[in-house]
Amino acid sequence: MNRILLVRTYRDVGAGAPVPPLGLLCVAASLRRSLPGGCEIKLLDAGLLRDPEAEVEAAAAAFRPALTGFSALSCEAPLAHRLAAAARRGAPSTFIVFGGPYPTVSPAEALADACVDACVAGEGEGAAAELAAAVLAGRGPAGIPGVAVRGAELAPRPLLEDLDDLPHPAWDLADLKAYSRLPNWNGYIKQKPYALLLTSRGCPYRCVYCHNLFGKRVRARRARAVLDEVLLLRDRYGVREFHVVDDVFNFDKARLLEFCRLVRAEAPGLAFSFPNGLRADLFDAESAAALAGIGTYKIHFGVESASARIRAAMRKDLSLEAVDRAVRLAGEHGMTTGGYFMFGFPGETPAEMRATADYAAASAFDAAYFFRVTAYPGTELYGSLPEGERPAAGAGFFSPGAGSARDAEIRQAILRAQRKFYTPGRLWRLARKTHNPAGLLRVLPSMAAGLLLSRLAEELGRRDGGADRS
Ligand code: B12
Ligand code: SF4
Repeated sequence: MNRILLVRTYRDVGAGAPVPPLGLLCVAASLRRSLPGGCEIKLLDAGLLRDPEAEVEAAAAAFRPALTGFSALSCEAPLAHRLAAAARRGAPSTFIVFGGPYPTVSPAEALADACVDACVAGEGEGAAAELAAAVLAGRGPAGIPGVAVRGAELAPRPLLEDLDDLPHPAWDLADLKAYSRLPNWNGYIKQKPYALLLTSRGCPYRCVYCHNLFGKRVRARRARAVLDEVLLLRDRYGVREFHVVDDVFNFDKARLLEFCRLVRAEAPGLAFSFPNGLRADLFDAESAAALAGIGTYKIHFGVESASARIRAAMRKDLSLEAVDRAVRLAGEHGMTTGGYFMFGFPGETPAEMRATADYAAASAFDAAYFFRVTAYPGTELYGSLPEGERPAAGAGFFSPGAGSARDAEIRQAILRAQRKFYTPGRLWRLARKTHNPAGLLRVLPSMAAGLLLSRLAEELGRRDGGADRS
C-alpha cells in the first residue's frame, strides 16, 4: 500500500490553539479518491504534539512514507523547514512537498531548502493527486500544473470550477474531540465537538492586506451539498457545532437563505458561528433572522479602522454605518458580535489609531480583537512596502515587531484600545451572552491582572519613548 504522511506545521503566534486542519483533510480525501490502488494516510498536527520535531522524525522512521506533505502558513515557515528536516532524517528517501499559504506565496523561498522537493501553489486537491501519482509511479514531479519544482517555471493551475465534485474532507483523520478541548479563536465553543465548514472559495473584494489564495471570484457549493456535509459530520462524528471559515459566506443571500431553510428543516439543534467574519454591508434583517434560526450564536465582522482615510487606503470598501447596522441586527437576534480591528497601517497616525479605539469602545460590539497590521508576502500591501519594512519570517499579527518607536506606538495604541473596550460592564454582558458567567468569574482575576500589566507596560513604554526622544 502507498504510504503518505501529512503534517500540519502549527505554531502558536498568539492566535490561540489549532483548529482542525481542513486544508490537509481536503488533500487527504482527494488522494484517497484518486490514487489507483489506494493509499494509507497518517496525519500529524504539530499543534497537538508535545515535541513536533522528534515526533515527526519518529513517525517518518516508523511509517516510511513514500510521500510526506506539509501544510504551512507564512508565519510557520521556520518550523515547517525544521519539520521537513526531521522527516528527512526519519525517512531519507521520502518525497517532501509543501502546500498551503506559505509555499503558495513564497515557492522560491520554500524550494531554497534542499529538503523540499516540490511545492503546491494554491488549491491542492488536483495538484496533490497528480503529484502523488507521479511520485508513486517513479516519475518526476516536473510539468504538473500548480506544482513548483527547482529550476522550472511554475505552470499555473486553473481553479476548480465545481466544488461539489470534491469528496468530503477526510474527517476520520482528525481527532475532533481533541480540538474541541482547546481554546478557540471563536472565543468559546457552545456545543462540542465542533468542526470547520468551508462552503465557498474566493472573495471578490480587494483589501490590500488580504490573501488571494482562492481567486477573486466566489465559487460556492450548493446549499444542499453543504447540508450533506453537515449531516455527515453530525451523524458519523457526533459534531454539534460548525465554524464557517469562508472568506465571504454571505456573498450570495439566496444561497444563505436556502442553506438556513435546509438546516432548519433537516438538522435542527445545531450551533453555528462565523469566526472568520461576514461582510457587514451584506448583512440584512432577513439574513440575521435566518442565521439566528439555525442556531447562530456568534458573528465576527471585519471593520479594521474607524478612519475613512485608512479604510480607503486599505480598499476596505465598507462604511461604519453598515457595521453599526449589522452589529445591531445581530444583537437583536441574541447573537454575540466580535469586531476585527487593525493598528499600524503604513502612514496611520496615532490620532487615527485612537479614533479606531474610541469607535470600538462606543460601538455595540460585545468583543473586539485588535491586531497589528502584518503584511504577508503575496498581498498588495507587502508589495507596496520598502524591503526594510517587511515583516520578518515567522511574524504574526501579535508579534512585537523590531522594537522601533513606531512599534512602541502601535503596541500602546493596541493596549489602550483593549483597556477602553473591555470595561467591567462589557465583560459582564459578554459573560451573560456566552451563557457562562461562572467561566468569566474564573478568568476575571487574570484579565484584571492583564489589564494592570498592560497599563504598566504602557507607562514604561511612555517613559522609554520619552527617553528616546530626549
Ligand atoms: C481557519 C484559519 C485559521 C485558524 C487555523 C490556522 C491554520 N494554521 O490552519 C487560526 C484561527 C488558528 C488561524 C490563525 C492565523 N491565521 Co488564519 N486562517 C484561517 C482561514 C480563515 C481558513 C483556513 C482554511 O481552513 N481554509 C480552507 C482550506 C481548504 O484551505 P487551505 O488550508 O489553504 O488548504 C488548501 C490549499 O492551501 C492546499 N494545501 C494546504 N495544505 C496543503 C498541504 C499539501 C501537502 C498540499 C499538497 C496542499 C495543501 O490545498 C488545500 C485544499 O485546496 C484562512 C483564510 C482562507 N480562506 O483560507 C486564514 C489564513 C490561512 N490565516 C492567515 C493568517 C495570517 C493567520 C495568522 C498568522 C493571523 C495571526 N493572528 O497572527 C494566525 C496564525 C496562527 C497559526 N500558527 O496557524 C492567512 C495566511 C496568510 C499566509 N500567507 O500565511 C490566511 C490565508 C488569511 C488571510 N487573511 O490572509 N487561522
Ligand atoms: S479581508 Fe475579507 S472582504 Fe477583504 S479581500 Fe479579504 S476576505 Fe475579502
